[in-house]
Amino acid sequence: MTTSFRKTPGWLDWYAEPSRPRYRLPEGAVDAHCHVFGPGAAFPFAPERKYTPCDASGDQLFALRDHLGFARTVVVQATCHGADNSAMVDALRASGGLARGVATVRPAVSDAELRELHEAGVRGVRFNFVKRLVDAAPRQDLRDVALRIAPYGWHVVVYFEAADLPELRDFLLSVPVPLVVDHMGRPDVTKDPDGPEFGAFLDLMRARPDIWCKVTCPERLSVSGPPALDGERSAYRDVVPFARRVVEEFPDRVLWGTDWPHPNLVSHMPDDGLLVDFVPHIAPTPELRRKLLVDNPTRLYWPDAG
Ligand code: 0GY
Repeated sequence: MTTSFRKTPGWLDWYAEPSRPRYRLPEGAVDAHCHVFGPGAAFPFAPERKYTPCDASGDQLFALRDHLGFARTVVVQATCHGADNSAMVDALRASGGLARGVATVRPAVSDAELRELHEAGVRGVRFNFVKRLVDAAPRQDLRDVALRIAPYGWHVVVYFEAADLPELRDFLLSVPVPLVVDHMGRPDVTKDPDGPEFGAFLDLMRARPDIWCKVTCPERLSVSGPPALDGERSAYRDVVPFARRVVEEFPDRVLWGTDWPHPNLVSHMPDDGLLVDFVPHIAPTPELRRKLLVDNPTRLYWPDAG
């Protein structure tokens, strides 16, 4: 029996025919933040999910990787799959070592399960604090999970919104493994990049040398919007000063990814080719781009590679 799922009303499907980026990615570039959704008939969405997406399979993700010119991908468990990592793990196994994963696990996870996830390519877990995506997990559960994964050399990916950082800061700094912050902690880009709110995020980055940042999701953070239809490819301008700031101050601790298939976008669905063309605006030199796209993600996810 197969299960069919009805998408959340208004759900925007991923862009079926992305353009080829004009910016040519360096050899060995890693898409360090993307997801797979189902397919729901093979990997049912979790009962506790807050949205039901369209299908977006591992094969479709890898076709996009090749089209854009990435060498490798990091597949982040999406909340619509809860703590059932099987769709993500299936994609990792199908990738022939070209994909690593970030899982969601509960404190009751067994050592055998953790070993199996590691063997499949998982190198981190995600703690999600975005209230529209998940019900809050007790901090003690998160601490327990962090202690359980530490022996595997994994890190914790954290997703939160800027307004929640003051309350989260002490907890984040107490996590006993490296941290990777999604989407720059979701700054409000109508505010001043030199102001106190983004300053609090930069201070978090300064507080520990093992905190990394994904300078991702201009399409999610931007208020000024996507590229115009007249061929203007350098859009999302309002996000540039924030991302560039992080890249220039922490060049060895930044990562970039497409966020395909772009869950929960309501304003527009980006052309992934145009998203890649955004990278030179936030990492203006070849050296910064090599660190962002190749050296940093390879060090974090494929430390044994060349
Ligand atoms: C993202 C952002 C979102 C969703 C998820 O796991 C998820 O459901 O990550 C979002 O809705 O902002 O990184 O993909």
